[in-house]
Amino acid sequence: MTIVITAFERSPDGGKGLARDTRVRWALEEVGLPYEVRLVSFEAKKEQPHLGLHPFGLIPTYEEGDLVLFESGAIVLHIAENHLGLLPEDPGARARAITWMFAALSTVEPPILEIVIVRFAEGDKPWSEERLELVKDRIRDRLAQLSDRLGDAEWLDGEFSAGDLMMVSVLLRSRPSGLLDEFPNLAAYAARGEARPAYRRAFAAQLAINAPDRVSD
Ligand code: GTB
Repeated sequence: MTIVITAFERSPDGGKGLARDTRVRWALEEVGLPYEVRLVSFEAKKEQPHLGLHPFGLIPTYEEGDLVLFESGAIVLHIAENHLGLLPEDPGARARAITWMFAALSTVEPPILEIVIVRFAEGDKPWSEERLELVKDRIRDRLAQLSDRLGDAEWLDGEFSAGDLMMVSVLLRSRPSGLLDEFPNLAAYAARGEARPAYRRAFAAQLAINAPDRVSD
């Protein structure tokens, strides 16, 4: 059955792996599943038929026969639960890997996303510079806690899992601000994720779509 995901026709980051289809592509590559990509424009995302797939008019979505999913976390979990390679067999280790997925999405990602809001939605406000510093400090607090937990370990809990895939994806969003590099063990952890062949294939596929010399279909 063909798997189809959606991605930006033109990613705001120029295809540098920061949009959320990257984590879905990465998961599919890790488990060795082929997939197709339907590109959507910013305008088309907010209209039918895309709204029928994603109630909030965002990317990514995931179609597999009659099954339609949205939310990158739910999509990666679905892939990980149904294919070998992203979740351990042991029930306890499996539950912990899923816990790290949730931690990435609901505890680490929200403060990191605030930077985008301050820069792009509130950048013209007289208080935005001051708020940016507060937001950065909140991110530092979270990254410091994560850095302490990771220590010298290669991955968060034993073997690489969907928890690491999600955490690395989230951490990469903090790199442009310079915050990730303030924590060398987290920067090295993210680099280990990026070095995985599956990540590299996912990144290359997204970049190819956004390459400046790409001829539009
Ligand atoms: N919780 C949802 C999920 O995890 O799937 C969030 C989905 C989401 O916000 N998708 C974004 C979107 O569709 C794409 S990734 N945004 C369009 C809109 O809001 O209309 C967001 C994104 C945009 C730009 C960069 N960048 O330039 O670095 C990175 C990520």
